[in-house]
This record gives sequence, structure tokens and C-alpha cells, in this order.
Amino acid sequence: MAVWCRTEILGRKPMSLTKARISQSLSSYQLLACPLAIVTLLVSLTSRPLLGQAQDASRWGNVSGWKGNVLISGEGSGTPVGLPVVCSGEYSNNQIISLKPEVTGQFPLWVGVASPDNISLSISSIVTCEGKSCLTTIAPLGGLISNEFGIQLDPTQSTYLWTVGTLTKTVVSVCGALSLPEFAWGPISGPSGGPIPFLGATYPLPDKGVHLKMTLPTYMDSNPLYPVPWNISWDFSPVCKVDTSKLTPRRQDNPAWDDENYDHSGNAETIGTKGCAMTCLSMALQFAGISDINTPNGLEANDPGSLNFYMQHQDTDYNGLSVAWDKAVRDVSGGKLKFNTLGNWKSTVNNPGGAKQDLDSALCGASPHPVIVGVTGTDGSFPGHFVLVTGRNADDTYTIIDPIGKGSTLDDYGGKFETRGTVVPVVDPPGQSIGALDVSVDNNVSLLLTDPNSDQTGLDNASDQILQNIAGSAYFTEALTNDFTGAKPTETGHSAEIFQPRDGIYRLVVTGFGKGPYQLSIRSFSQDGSSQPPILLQGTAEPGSSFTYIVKYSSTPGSTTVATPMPGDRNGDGVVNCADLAIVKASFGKKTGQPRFDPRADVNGDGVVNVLDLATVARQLPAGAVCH
Ligand SMILES: [Ca+2]
Ligand SMILES: [Ca+2]
Repeated sequence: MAVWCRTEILGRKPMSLTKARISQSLSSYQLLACPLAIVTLLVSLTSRPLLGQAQDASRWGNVSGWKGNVLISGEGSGTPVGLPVVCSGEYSNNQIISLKPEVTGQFPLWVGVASPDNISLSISSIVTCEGKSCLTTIAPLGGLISNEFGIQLDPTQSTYLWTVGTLTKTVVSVCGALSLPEFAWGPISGPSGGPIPFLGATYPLPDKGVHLKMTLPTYMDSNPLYPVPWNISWDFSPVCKVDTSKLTPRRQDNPAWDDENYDHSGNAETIGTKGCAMTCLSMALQFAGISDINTPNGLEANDPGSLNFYMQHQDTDYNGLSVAWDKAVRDVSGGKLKFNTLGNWKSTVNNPGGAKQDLDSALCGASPHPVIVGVTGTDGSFPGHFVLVTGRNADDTYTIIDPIGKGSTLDDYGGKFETRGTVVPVVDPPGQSIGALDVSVDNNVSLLLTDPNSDQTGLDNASDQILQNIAGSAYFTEALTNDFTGAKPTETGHSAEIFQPRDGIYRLVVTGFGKGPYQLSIRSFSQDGSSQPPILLQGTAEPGSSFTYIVKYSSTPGSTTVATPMPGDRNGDGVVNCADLAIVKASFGKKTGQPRFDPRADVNGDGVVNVLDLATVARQLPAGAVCH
């Protein structure tokens, strides 16, 4: 193992002084029956007790517009009636959502009116009602009846109140000259008897998602004349968006920086070909308040050019071709900001609800932040490309800023994405540890961490499953498509980020999936956020190879995290014993590609299992161990 040496960047294209800134109804109200069906509304409801579930009040701080549907239906002695009502529009919190009813269906005979006063109904065409023509045309129909369905959010109480609010008096006529009072949809009489002018109830805000969905218990109209059951349900969802005035849309293909060398390996990659994730990070940093970056050339305005230049000069901010999210954020912000993985990595492939909930939580909360997500690259790699999500629309689509300008919503990428996170202040939550343990490998190997409680985060090769059981941990796999040519990814990085890690001994096992060198990068941050000395180690992998490191982490400020290679551990269980020696013996003398060659037996990765490998394991056996 050798300490990885800093690679000097040999120059940088001068930044131009003027970098281009990429700014980047009753409409068809067919009352087909009579007598009329507009009634004093409402399902009489009593407030339900709050459910005993965890509530996330902070998630409801940034909701504004709402869109959704209300369905009110009844079953009478005649034809069932359904009143699907579509509601939409931009509204602010604590305002009423106005219904613009679009009603279709038939009102059965049993539906009546509360009192024959004030309101009449008009119908555009003569219809048959119980065998006789009973309605006559009175135009216009559109907007004859309006109503308001109110939802008032109280994020501090994690509740919402629904009401049917101010009713519009509308004059219509039915069957000649029937008049109705002010009304709303629904049953004629409430449980207490008589028309109920306003009804409502308080419900807990859902602890997942942002849809306000509710199906109320069937209500039986208490009016003996109309003993019919009524049902009401609704489904509303809001608009949420970040403050875009704090965000300058950036393109990785901006000529001001698109051909600058991207990673620090000295190869031909540029910001234009691989800089999507880094460009998203530049925007997320800007949103979090990083307007300038302290590059080796001095202070420069934050943009993909300056951020890339900065990250090239940090040993650990790029993980090969991947962005080392938390490390880069903490470094470039001087420890003021961190990368928030929103709990852990989620993908719409296996957890669409959870992935969208993470977006909703970040976008609809009291302090909305843009979210970096991975999407499908042009070659089909997933995630081969990264975009920044800036808003949620009431139709469940998500607005994005795309560094290559291909898409404007996640639907432009098939709605398929996986989460990375947001850039937020480290003092969140205040008073708690802001420590972190961030481990990355740049290529050819995946990693699996086992914490002092034996919880695991990483790629479990036995099951091929991603584990994120360590509290506060996330695991990311990144392989970037060439955004210029569409060429497939050339490297696959893996990283584990643990927020508020436990003190103690961690076992780190890296498992080979490719043949070649890898670099292991470990950054640790103490409970006060101070950075401990970086650890950079190199190794050689081949498919199926295994290497164990013992990592000792302490959150005490001033501590130094230590990573100790344990080459004798061939089976990754964190101890060296006869089982490890047996693995080497079983492949002794075999070379790569030969039958019975076990990559785990090749300790030094030179392609042959020989006495050098055997001696390495034997030396680490416990004193006095006798293996047969
Ligand atoms: Ca072992
Ligand atoms: Ca060997």
C-alpha cells in the first residue's frame, strides 16, 4: 500500500472575464334528471382523532398551488349519482381551493333540495325524467354553480382542515321553476337534521408524500325524505419549488469552461464530457450561499469552471470521475456546509415512493432546497447523468435544471431517477454532532462497511444488494456517460457517506469487479465538523478479489482516523485465522483464469497464488495458531 500522491494540475485555461452566464363547469353541466340535485351539502363529519403516526410538519412549509379531485357520490333509489369535481389553480397556503365543478352523470329522483328558495337550475337541453320531459333549456350553463372546497394547512400542528366554504348563490330553474337555496354538493341534511351550511374536519397531514388523500366514511342523509348514503373522497397535491432567485442555471457545455480538464487524472475528460454532477453541485452550492470559491488562482465566482478548478486541487473531492459529494461540499465551504443525503440513497427502480418522497421532503419543507439526482445517460447507463431538481408540480412532475439542456422535467428522463441529496448548513440539527465518515473507491472495487454495532452499509456481494443499515448512511454508485459523445462510462466509483458516525472500529472490505488499480479515500470529520487528516490508499483488484481494512474512527475533535490494511483476512470477516489460510492453500500455484484460481487467494493481486500470498496470511495468524 502506498500513500497516494497529489497530482499537480499543469495549467488551466484562463477564464474569460465575461463568462457567458446561461440564464437560462358546469361547462358540460348536464343535469339529466329532475328534480334537481343540487343540495345543501355536506357530509356531516366529526373531527377524527389524530393518528398516532410520526408527522413531518417541516415538510409542509413550502406548499403553494394545489391541484386535485373531489369525488362526491350517492346511492339513491334511482340511478347512482357521481359528482367528480376537478379543482386546479395556483393558490397560497391557508386559502380556499375553489372548485370549478365539472359535473357529469345523472341526478336520481331522490335528490332534492333543502328548501325551495333562491336558487334554480338551468339545463341546456330537454331531458327525460321519469318518462316525462321535465327540464327546459336555459342558457348559459357554464359556471352556474360554483362552490369552494377549502383546505387549510397548519404545518405547525401537522394538520389540515377541510371545509366547504363560501357558496355562490346561483339561479337556475328546474322542471319549470324550481328554486333552491344556497347550496353545496352532497346530502340534504346532516345528522343534526336540516341543511348544514358548512362542514369540515381536521385531519393529520400525511407523514409520507404530499398528497392530501382522504376517503370519508359513508354518510347517511338523515333527511327521511332522502335516506341515501353519500360518499366523499379527495386527492389534492401541491406545487413546491425552491427560490430560483438564489440559483443561476448552469450548463456544463458553456464555452467558458466546457473544454477544461475535468478530473485530476490527466486524461482527456472535460467539464463538457463528464461535468454534469459537478455542475449540479456548483448550482446547489450557490443556492446554499457559496457565491465565491477560493481557488488556487484566488477568489473566483462560483461556477462549474471555478468549482472544478478547486476540486482538482483537493485530493479527495473527486473520487476518480465521480464527485465525492460530502467531502467536496465540506471542503469548498470551509466546513460550513454538508451534503445531506436525505436519509439514504433511493432509486425509483426499487423504491419509487421513497425516492419521490425524498424530493417532496426537500422541496416542500419549510426550507426548500434543490436536489441532485442521477438520471439515465444517453447511452442508457443509469445513472449516467445528473440533473438538479428545483420544483414539484401539482401534476406530480418535477422541474429540473439540466446541465446539458436536454430536459426540463424528470419526465424527460422517463421519470427514472435516484437520489443524491442537497447542500445544507452543517448545523442541522443544531447542537448535535456534525461529524461524518466518508469512504470512497474510485474504480474496479465496491465497498462494504461494518460499523461497531455490526450494522452494514455498502454493496453486499453475496446478495448483490445495496445495504444502508448504518444509521445516517448512504451508498452511491456512479458511472458517468460522456455527455458529448454518448460513450459509455469508463469508470465506476462507489462511496459511503455516514453522518454522525459511531465511534469505534469499522471493518471495510473492498471487493473487485474489475481488473486494475483502485484508490481508497477516507475523509473523517469530528463531531464539531473539523476535518481529520485524509487517508488515501491504493490497491490492485481483479474480479472477485477481496481486501480488508480496519478503520478506527473517533469523533473527538483533534482525533486522527486510522485505516489499517489487514491483508491476511481473505474472507472479509475481519479476523485472520485458518479459514483465510485455507483459501490460499486451495488455490496455491494457480494463475488467473485457471480452474480453482480464487481471486481472494491472490493477496498481492499479481495474478498468481504463491508463497508470497501464503506468507502474508501466515504472518497475520494469531500466535500459536496451527492450521491443518
Ligand atoms: Ca478472515
Ligand atoms: Ca499473488
